[in-house]
Amino acid sequence: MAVAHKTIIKRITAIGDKKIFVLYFLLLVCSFLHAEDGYELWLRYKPVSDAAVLASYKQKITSIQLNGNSPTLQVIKEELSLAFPGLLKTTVPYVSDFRNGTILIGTPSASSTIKSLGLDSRLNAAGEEGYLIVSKTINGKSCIVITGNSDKGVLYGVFAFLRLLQTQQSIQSLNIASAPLIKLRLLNHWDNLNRTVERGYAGFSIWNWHTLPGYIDQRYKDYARANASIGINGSVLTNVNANATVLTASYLEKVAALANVFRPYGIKVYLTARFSAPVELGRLHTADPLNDTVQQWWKDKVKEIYTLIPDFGGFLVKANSEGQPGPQNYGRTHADGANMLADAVAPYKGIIMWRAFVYSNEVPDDRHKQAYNEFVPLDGKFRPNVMVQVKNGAIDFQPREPFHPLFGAMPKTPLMMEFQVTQEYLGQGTSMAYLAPYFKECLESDTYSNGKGSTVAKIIDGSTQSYSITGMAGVANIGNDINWCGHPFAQANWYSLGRLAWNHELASDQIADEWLRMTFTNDKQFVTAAKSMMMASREIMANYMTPIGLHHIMGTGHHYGPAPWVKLARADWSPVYYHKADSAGIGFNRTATGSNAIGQYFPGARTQWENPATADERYLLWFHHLPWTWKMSDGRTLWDELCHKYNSGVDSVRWMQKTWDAQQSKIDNQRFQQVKMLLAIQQDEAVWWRNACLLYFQTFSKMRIPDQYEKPDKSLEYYMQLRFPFAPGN
Ligand code: BDP
Repeated sequence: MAVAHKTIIKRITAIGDKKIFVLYFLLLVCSFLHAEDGYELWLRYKPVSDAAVLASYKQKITSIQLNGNSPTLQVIKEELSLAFPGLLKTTVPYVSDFRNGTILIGTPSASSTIKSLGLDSRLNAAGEEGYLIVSKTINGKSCIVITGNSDKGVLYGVFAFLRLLQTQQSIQSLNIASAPLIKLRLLNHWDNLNRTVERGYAGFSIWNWHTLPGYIDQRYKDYARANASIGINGSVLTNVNANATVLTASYLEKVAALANVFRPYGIKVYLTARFSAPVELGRLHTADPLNDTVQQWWKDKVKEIYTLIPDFGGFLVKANSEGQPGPQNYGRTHADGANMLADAVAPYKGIIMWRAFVYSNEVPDDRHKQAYNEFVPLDGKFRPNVMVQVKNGAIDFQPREPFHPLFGAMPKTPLMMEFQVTQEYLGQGTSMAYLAPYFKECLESDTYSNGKGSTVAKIIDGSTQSYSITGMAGVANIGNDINWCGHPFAQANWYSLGRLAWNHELASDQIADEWLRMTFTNDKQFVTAAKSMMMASREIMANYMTPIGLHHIMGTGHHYGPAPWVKLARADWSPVYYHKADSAGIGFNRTATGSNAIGQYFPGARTQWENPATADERYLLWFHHLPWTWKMSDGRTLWDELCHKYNSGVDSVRWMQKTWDAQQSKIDNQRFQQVKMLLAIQQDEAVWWRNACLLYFQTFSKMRIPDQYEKPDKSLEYYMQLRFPFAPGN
């Protein structure tokens, strides 16, 4: 670039035309101005592009009346001083009176005017965190009121108002009320203290533990802004594979510094608790949860934490899973372990999120069944401040999984959702996979636990089984890459997690629409095209990775790329354990004649999968082992259907490439090129998945790849010898 630039300057100088020189210089400035690195996420606050809309906004927004002076009000002020000049190309003054176009902001307790507006019953419904945005005539002046019962609610209202402007919606007569359906809306960072991120594909951890607490990186604040803008109210800072060091005094000071940054944005910090910390840090000889000294150790530790961080949220715990210590090391149950910690945090209103992601190679049963078998008998045995955190599916965030059978099966225990935002099994950092449809597929699944309509969403939002606390967490995809998430479109998954945790009834395409408008442009043609790519992207990936219910056939350890041939000493980590391909057919029989994992679902839910002839074919091989010649509903044999799905996945990636190429003039060149390059990588990966899987499964089916499809240009041996020793996130 620099070389090309020099050459052009030389040529212009040779021509000696000043006008051309000035023109070139201006073009250069414009192209730099136009370059976007993605750091600003969906909070870019670029000028409203539609002239008529801009004119109407200028009329409706002439002044701000801010009531109150808490730290949260202060951050509202800071946000508005970024947003209004950016969007409206003019500064908006603060006033204490009312004018046409005054934006009146604050709680009713901070403003007697707001109190007198007759909004009481609607404010009651808004709860602690909800907000109202309403057009009102005050003293004969036409104003917009943004209010809530707490400053935090007001902050959410302000961000919602800014979203209206960023997406160029009408603000002529506003009457919006919104309250979150779920109380705890959290990110789980799988960040290690050495700044590597487990399953992170966007660089290193944004937490710079070495320079904390003295150095407060601007990123911490921007992270809080982004989260508050989508309603996220908690952050678990550390990896579930926990390191006890974070509980030492010097690290707790660092945690407290982050908590101080996040507090005005309504975000609490949480930590992961390593169950053996009393042994590792406290030099006790045991971490037995029923031991008095151990209990006291945790109580003292918790007191130390709350002294530094009075609003500390609590602990997330992975215990007795994948080598992590836990209560079972001492012959105790998960409830014993969780309750011991729950008792320690209860006086401070802290909570314990105990993960249900447990399975063991020692247990001979199908891994799919193990969490249910362990946890269902414990229903009713947990303290009220314990939540059991359940992954969306029983195996592990696969491209498509049936919902976890625990949802609906523990009516006396608040279950919270754990989604994975980072795309461990969905193309990692190189692929476009928009996850809102994935999240919604699980949330909308009917558990039938309380009859028809007991969807997973209604379980976790507490409406079916009246939980007192409710939660949804997403394993974060954030790192220190300049654009936070690596792939420019991965930001949409962070965004979706927050929006759906606030309101799981939002439609995926609406979320995509608003994210695209704020992140790229309001240009209609671009939004339509990019949205169609996003909406199709996850299904495309399921087609070229794990169609028809296949699962867990990825590379070992790093989980990058296909490796269905792998057979390890640990069966439950081996792809062959999950696909069970042989000369007779392919798939995992989880019906009554097999592992009977299907028996863990309520009868109403089971029927969609039970009979292979009528089953939802997207899950066919998840529940059934079927012959290669099995007739699919479209008349193809199972083998031909596999060939068809893998090929349609590849074709669709090529369609995404074409669709994207047509957008070049619509957005900044920097992000256009980034996505273009990534789509090319994704195309290669799709071909790799298709070829490797079809060649491998063909060794069992012994059937031809039908003529109409592209033939693999490399051998199975070639794919089997590929190694990725430095693949990220491992
Ligand atoms: C798996 C990840 C592993 C995590 C584990 C977990 O591969 O890195 O530690 O889940 O959720 O998906 O505990």
